[in-house]
Amino acid sequence: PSKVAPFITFVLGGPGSGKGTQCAKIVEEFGFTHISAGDLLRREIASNSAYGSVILSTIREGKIVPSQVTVQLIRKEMESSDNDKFLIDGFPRTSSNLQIGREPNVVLFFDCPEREMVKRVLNRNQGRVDDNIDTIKKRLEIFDELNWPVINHYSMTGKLHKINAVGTVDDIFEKFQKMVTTFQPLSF
Ligand code: UP5
Ligand code: MG
Repeated sequence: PSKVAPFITFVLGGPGSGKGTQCAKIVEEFGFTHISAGDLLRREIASNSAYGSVILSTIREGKIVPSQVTVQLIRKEMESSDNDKFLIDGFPRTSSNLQIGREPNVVLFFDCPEREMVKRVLNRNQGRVDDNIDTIKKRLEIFDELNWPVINHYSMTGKLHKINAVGTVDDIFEKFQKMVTTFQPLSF
């Protein structure tokens, strides 16, 4: 049986802006399924899949994995879920990602100053290969160069909702909750 078109929210923001943290709270409150593109890629590395070594070296360099690889992983994850509401975290990151991915209903953008992002990522201590000062600098450069065109695109289509990501985790979630009350009914 064909499923109803799912409600898709893209969650964007620089490295350490709090995408994953806020997604976890949205899941609790609104019953979305959280799909982190970065987590899917890290899972591929851990499972020694065919693309694992390419993905690992790309993430170490703070660069972007080929669109087809990421899109396939996200698609598989969505298809294996019974839910019809998804948070796609950390995707799309480039204009190429944008062309091959599907159209979202809503795009959230966690806007955070670089200094704060660097501080958060360096404090995380969860053994990520890209959480070191050299790779963080590269991730920030790639974000500036490749993700901004994506953010601007969604801004122009009217789908972008920007949230100031400075403050406590609860402060930021509260801003999000106030914002969703302005969204169309049934969406959140
Ligand atoms: N923290 C969170 N909120 C806080 C707050 N309000 N105040 C204080 N601290 C706060 O948060 C980061 C840290 O800050 C945590 O320790 C948290 O407790 C604390 P988190 O919620 O993890 O932030 P997030 O935005 O998710 O940061 P993350 O590092 O995951 O973002 P990235 O976008 O860099 O990482 P991602 O996993 O998405 O991608 C990693 C790499 O994969 C990319 O660099 C790229 O190489 C590759 N990739 C692709 O190639 N294609 C894709 O489509 C996706 C990824
Ligand atoms: Mg994350």
